[in-house]
Amino acid sequence: MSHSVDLWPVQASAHAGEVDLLIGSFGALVFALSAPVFLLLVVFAVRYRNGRRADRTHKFDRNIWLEVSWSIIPFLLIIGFFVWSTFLFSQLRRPPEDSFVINVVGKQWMWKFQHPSGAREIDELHVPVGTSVRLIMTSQDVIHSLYIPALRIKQDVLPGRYTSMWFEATRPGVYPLRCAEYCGAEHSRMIGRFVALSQADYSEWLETTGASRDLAAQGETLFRRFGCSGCHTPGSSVHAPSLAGLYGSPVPLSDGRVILADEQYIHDSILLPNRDVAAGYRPIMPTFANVLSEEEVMLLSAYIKSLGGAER
Ligand code: HEC
Ligand SMILES: [Cu+2]
Repeated sequence: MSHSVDLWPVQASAHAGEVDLLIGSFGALVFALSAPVFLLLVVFAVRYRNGRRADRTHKFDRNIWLEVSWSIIPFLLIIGFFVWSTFLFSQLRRPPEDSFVINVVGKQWMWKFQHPSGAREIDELHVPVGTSVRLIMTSQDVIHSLYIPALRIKQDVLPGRYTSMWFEATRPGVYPLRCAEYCGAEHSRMIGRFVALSQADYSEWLETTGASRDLAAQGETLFRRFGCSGCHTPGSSVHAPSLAGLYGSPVPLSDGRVILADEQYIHDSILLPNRDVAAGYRPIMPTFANVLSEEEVMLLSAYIKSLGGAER
């Protein structure tokens, strides 16, 4: 990886091109609006400087349409940019339904990635080009921020909360990946490589990682090891909800609210079980905070999702 500073990083996704066009056009607009001001400033400073014999009578000469236009036109231009950038931003908020999901955990001072096939890597993210990839991210400790300049995307990674972003890489290559939030002494070393591979190379790479069990299977092992199965297996003597079909479905809570069982809900059910208690059950589930790492919670969550869920 080159450690040179790229003033204008390469574009490795379609989104990158759109962001650059927006930034470039906005820069041009700002230049076009401010250049005349500075130019006239200089012209007037020279023409009306002290001692210069210039005509300083101030004739009353008002052109209302000129005045209105120089307010209205820039206003409309700025609103145009507002609409354009909001559109780009909302595109970035809505990943395509069939996105390929990669889990991310930020930790002082490294990035950990989990691929659906079970492959895991640290400070390197390998993805196939031409596939929309959604990152579901959280932090094990403080606030980090995952930044991949070549894709023009950046998102804070927060402890206790899932945030996400998505992209579709278009150009195979190796690009920098960084933490963009000051997160302690070694923050500046929290860097890595983003590797976009062709579909074939990605499959080949997966082979070499030697992951034989997918995330759900790894989660199932944890589900037994940490005793979840003792309560949650149908037929257990403990009265606990079945987790089959949970993901994506509405869950009535004991306080009358109904909540959607998304990734965050499953995460919180495991780490903060007494906060949202499912209706009809007693709050007997022990908390697994400080027992399970965020990566393990993601594995358990993958297992719970594999048990089926509502169509979303
Ligand atoms: C002592 C029994 C017990 C153990 C052990 C246990 N749970 Fe639970 N769990 C429950 C009960 C009872 C509820 C329903 C009450 C509540 O929401 O807290 C529940 C709720 C849940 C929910 C929310 C389900 C829903 O329908 O809203 C999830 C997800 C969950 N548990 C996952 C786990 C995982 C993962 C583990 C292991 C790390 C685990 N549980 C360990 C008893 C248990
Ligand atoms: Cu960081």
